[in-house]
Amino acid sequence: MDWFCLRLKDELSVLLQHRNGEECIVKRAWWKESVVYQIYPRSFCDTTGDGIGDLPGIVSKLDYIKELGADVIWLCPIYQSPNDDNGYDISDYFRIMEEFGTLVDFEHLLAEVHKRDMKLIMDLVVNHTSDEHAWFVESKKSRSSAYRDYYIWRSGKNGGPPNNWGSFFSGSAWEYHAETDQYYLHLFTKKQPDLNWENPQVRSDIFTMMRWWLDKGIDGFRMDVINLLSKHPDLPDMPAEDNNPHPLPIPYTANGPKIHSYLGEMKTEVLDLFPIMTVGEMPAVTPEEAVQYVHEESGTLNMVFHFEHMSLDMDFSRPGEVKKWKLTDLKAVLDKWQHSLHGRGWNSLYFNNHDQPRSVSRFGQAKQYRVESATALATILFLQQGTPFVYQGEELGMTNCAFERIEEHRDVATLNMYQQLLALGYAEEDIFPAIQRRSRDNARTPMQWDDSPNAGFTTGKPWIKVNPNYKEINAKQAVEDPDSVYNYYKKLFSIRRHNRVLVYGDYQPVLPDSEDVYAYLRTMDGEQVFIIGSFRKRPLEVDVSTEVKLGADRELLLSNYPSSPDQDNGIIHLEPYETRVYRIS
Ligand code: TEU
Repeated sequence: MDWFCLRLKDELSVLLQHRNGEECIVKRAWWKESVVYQIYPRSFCDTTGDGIGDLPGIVSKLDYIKELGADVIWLCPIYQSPNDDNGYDISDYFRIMEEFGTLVDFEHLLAEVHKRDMKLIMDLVVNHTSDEHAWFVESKKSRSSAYRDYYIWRSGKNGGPPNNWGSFFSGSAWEYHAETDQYYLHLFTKKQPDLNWENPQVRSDIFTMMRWWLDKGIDGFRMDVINLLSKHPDLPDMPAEDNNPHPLPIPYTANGPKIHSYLGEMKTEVLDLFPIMTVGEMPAVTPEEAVQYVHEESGTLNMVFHFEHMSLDMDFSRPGEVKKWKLTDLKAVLDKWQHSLHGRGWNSLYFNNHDQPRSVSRFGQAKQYRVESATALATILFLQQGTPFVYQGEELGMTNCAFERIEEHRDVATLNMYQQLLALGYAEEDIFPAIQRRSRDNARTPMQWDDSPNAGFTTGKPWIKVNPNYKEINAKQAVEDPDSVYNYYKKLFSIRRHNRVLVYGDYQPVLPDSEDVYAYLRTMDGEQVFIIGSFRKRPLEVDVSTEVKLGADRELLLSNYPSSPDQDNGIIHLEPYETRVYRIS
């Protein structure tokens, strides 16, 4: 290869070496090198005093997001919606939800994002619409409606629904419609009927809508439950489950027979026409299946959101329950994804989003070691291979909220689960602690901007409870405090930006069997970085000498404790939840 080709290769791609010695070339891409900041607009910043966040509120905080080091903003749905599931039930894909603003506000937001050299991706919710969408309103009018086939209608069986499928949000996945004496499928709430992707007209209408937004200049999509689009054509019953009349039909809905054909069509009709970023949210996907979606050469999407690490603390034998998780289990899952996708397809990295309890309460120590554990978690996650996704408030170390009564909850999944558990005979005092730990509302309390009333989120009455800890945990305090979670995140993203090895390098676990520390090496082109984080509340001595060559010329790139003396012999002393990042060659 001549000099020019080598330079070009360096600009456009990186050469990776697998542990087995094989080499592969991975293309560089802006979306691989970016950090994404996720906004849940309803809870971000309210400028009108109606207690609900809005688009001008987001504009007012763009400098804050830019300053953190984010390159891309992902907006949760802002389309017109009756808000049964806070915007994930869309009644008009071409209009903005009134509480959030207007299309003009949106165009202004997009321009302001671009002006700051950032990008904006939208949520794409096309597994289902709202039951108030014009297509569904027409569809339910009669069996012969031109839109009947836009949704999945079936006649009942033995006086009940067409099969025993359950909804993700409790109860049957079928709703009876008396006027036409048929049932429609809804994998989520009954106000979220599933679209029938078998129908070419549905696909064509969705692709037109996607092009319409991309023509406006948006930079990509986060695709909601995108691997659920293709249902098994026979809609077979699920095997019966004890204590659960409505099993989740994962085997008959996730990664279904036509999914790659639908996404292939979407790629040709839409995605290939624009230089964009796509991330597919995919429940129940294995790494091998994921590679088919996001393969460097043949994949249709850029990266995948999987849920495997989000299930570690869930006890599926007892609805809504949480279980103790082990650090080795978390490592086993994340290591598996790192290895399976390395050189083949791209990962996304997240511990938080609008559907998950706050990670510092879940995997860290939100009370005694909040700042330490929040920064350790971020370090061990975001320096892996993949694109980091930060969810609003995570950069402040926001915690789960102490909801005290079911009346304080707003999330439809939480409220449905509560009712379902009551109906199954569980006692209220047993249900509530589980709900407190698991509810999606934990992530949806208003962003904590400062210590003024309602955390500076609104001058009105917030649509959902504000976490009472906002006087201590808020953006104003965090921006000013050099030792805050926010200022640590800034440094973390800055070292990622300046060290290509942290984006593209090989990932190699260190001490994989330790229940005390999460540690690994990233390696590329003779460069090596060592990352270690303690998950213990007591000080530790960790011996990494056999796996890591911590020579005298090592450089401490980052740490969450003021000064961290250690010895040259590879024994590292770690304070509770201490984390360090070393360049070792
Ligand atoms: O979530 C998909 C999904 O699988 C979740 O329902 C998940 O099982 C649950 O939230 C875990 O607590 C997406 C959106 O992110 C979510 O907000 C929507 O409610 C859902 O799709 C339906 O659109």
